[in-house]
Amino acid sequence: MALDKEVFKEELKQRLRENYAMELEDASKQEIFYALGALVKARYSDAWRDTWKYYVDKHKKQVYYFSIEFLPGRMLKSNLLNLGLLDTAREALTDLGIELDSLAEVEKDMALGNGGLGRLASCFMDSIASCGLPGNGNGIRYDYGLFKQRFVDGYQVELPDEWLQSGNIWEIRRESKAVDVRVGGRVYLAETIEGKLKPVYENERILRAVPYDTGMVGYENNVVNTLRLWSVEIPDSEEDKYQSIQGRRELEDLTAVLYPDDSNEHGRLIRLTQEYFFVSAGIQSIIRHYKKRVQKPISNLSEYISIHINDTHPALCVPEMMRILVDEEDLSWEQAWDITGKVMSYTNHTIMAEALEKWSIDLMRRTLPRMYQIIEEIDARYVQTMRELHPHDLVERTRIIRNGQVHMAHLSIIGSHSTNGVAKLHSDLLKSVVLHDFYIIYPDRFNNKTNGIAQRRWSQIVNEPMSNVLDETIGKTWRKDSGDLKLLMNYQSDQAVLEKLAEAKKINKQVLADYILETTEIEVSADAIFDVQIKRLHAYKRQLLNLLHIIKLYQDIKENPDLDMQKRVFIFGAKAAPSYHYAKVIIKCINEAANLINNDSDIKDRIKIVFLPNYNVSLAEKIIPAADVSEQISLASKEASGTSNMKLMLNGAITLATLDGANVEIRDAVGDDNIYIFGLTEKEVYEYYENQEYSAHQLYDENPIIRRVLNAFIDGTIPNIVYEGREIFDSLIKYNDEYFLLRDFDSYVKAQEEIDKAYGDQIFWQKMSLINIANGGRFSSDETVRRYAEDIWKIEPKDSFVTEKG
Ligand code: TH1
Repeated sequence: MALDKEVFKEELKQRLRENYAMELEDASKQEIFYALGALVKARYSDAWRDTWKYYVDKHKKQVYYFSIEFLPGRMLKSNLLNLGLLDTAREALTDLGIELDSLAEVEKDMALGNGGLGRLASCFMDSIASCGLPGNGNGIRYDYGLFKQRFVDGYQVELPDEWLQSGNIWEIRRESKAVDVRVGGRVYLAETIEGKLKPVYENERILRAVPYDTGMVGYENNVVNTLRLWSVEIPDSEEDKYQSIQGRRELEDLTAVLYPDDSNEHGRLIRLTQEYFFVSAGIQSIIRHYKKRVQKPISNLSEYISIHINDTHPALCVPEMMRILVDEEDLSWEQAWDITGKVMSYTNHTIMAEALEKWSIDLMRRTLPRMYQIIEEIDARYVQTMRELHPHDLVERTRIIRNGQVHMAHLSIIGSHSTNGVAKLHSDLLKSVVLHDFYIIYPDRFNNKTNGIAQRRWSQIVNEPMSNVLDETIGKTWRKDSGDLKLLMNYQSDQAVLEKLAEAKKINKQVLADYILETTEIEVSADAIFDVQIKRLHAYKRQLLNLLHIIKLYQDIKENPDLDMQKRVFIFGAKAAPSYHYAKVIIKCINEAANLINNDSDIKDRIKIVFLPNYNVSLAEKIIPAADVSEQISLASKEASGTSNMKLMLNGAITLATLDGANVEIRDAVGDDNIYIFGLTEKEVYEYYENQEYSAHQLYDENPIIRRVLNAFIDGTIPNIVYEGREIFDSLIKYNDEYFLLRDFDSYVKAQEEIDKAYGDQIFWQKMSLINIANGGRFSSDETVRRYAEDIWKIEPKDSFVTEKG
């Protein structure tokens, strides 16, 4: 039922009275936000219950998406939109003298993820619900999300993210659904009276896992799925074991903080325990629900349940399912193995060696003894089966336990029926190089699922000016079906439409310019090109290449003060993992270059560098609508997919990219004329690896421009980076430039010069921009999850249905 504006106002006031015994006039923004949140939650609570009941009553197969990270950001506007209440809420609040957008800013970002991987999981949650697919998330409710970033003297400083400080309106604690998780101690096998071998636990610790559920509201379809996040507590039975404060702390630390490493892995004990904790809790609750509600024989499990392993962090799903089926449900190993393989599927998100999870046998055995026993058995049986089919060394290379370590990717592939990459190029690399051995053994298990983004959030919610122009031009159907953005192609030569889109972009740029002034005191012009690189700071993502080009421009202007060029604002947003020294060095250098260039009067505002601190989902929502240029400049083969590339194109930014990850598919979508491609291809990179002929030193010696740029890091040109500048210099020259920055430098510069020229012709530029928007619909995560649902999970959408209320 649509909610009338007047009713909305009354309900809001009512909530304020109930929750705070307060009238609107006296309420703070915080209080109004919570009242509004309560109102919204009440609007979907019936649909939430009904959705759940429907899945149970109709015996619907459900997928459970296991991920150690979820990164939803703020949920107010997204929930309002999906409930069809966004306009009503905005108007009602305006009547009451409140601006929805400023109220929405009260909500703390839910930042239980590092970057692309966690954000993807949240885009999927939105799309799974919006497509009416029966699916739920399973993860960890960290007390502290990803650290907050500040700059002090140009250095990154990390502060805790106390996101739960004033409560979380969206979650429901479900104590009655708590389960126990056992870790540590010793396990041996003893014979039962029936002659079966059963594990006996000794000195283990019992952790209580308490779930907090959040409704995942589908877009205008009355579907509300569940994101279940687990928090650790001390069980009553164990209270006396945890007398000391230190003992309690240690236990409670388990779900205290998110590990802040993106695409990197440190092999720490608490991390392994975290992984087992949410996997075991999740699978136990799935099985409990299956037995109590679905009430089918355990041998039919795979007809009703699918479990997705999002990267290897939840790989213990495989042995944990085996444990429950064999130890607790008394199935034979063979039967349990057959079911487990059918239930599980796995996504690989990276080929970076340092991100591949391996745990030492010793650590695994001490922390999770029963898991280790089961993994050993899986490994032994794998070898036994494969020995008869494949050469000895191939089998050895693909074993789970190898050289004293447990290989989590191997476990995930062997224990599941599907392994997918996240973009065409990445999936091809998995088959041909990274997981080639497994491709020989299980050719049918490999497939591609190109990533996607929650289109409604990344267009209509974040970019109203553009959305309005789209409505006027192609009607409103694109809001539900982003494929309809294609209709915009009919207007690529329509000057009036191009101008309107340009005006919308200008409005967004001014909003961002105001924000930049407010937060950094740097003044930028909305007439300049807004050139954006937003992503985690990583050597392979090559923020440094961006900086090298900026330094070149700076030196060009210093040499030729009248140099004619488009004004450009280089905008960065990036957090470095706290232990990632080199990434932090790059941050310092960008900040010091910014100081130098922004304050040099010779530059006359032709270049500005803005490094916005604390890049997160909410900041992305401000930057992306205002971007003109999207920097996607990772070394080819290293970025599995990327997803900010999709968000930026959808908002009309022109992509400047290497042929890496999903950039390749973006190029295919918009055509060569509407994207700027540069640099080595993935093939050429691999050729260099083979022939070992790359010499960065030689490029430095032979190329005077490169020499001048690099010298700026060590000759005092960029101030205050005595040590950092040397480190950068050495990483490129002494250690031979691992990510081929200098090799790609010339071609990057050339592409940048073309962009400079193109922007001068505004009609030409706007046409490219329009073509990018028109083709952005292809990267909807709705489409992506439909492919997962059909090819991998084998789940079906719910026919739309009507709840009592709606
Ligand atoms: C990212 C990939 O780097 C990125 O290319 C991709 O678009 C994204 O996942 C979604 O598929 C990854 N993030 C992580 C984080 C951790 C470990 C591995 C990866 S890969 C902690």
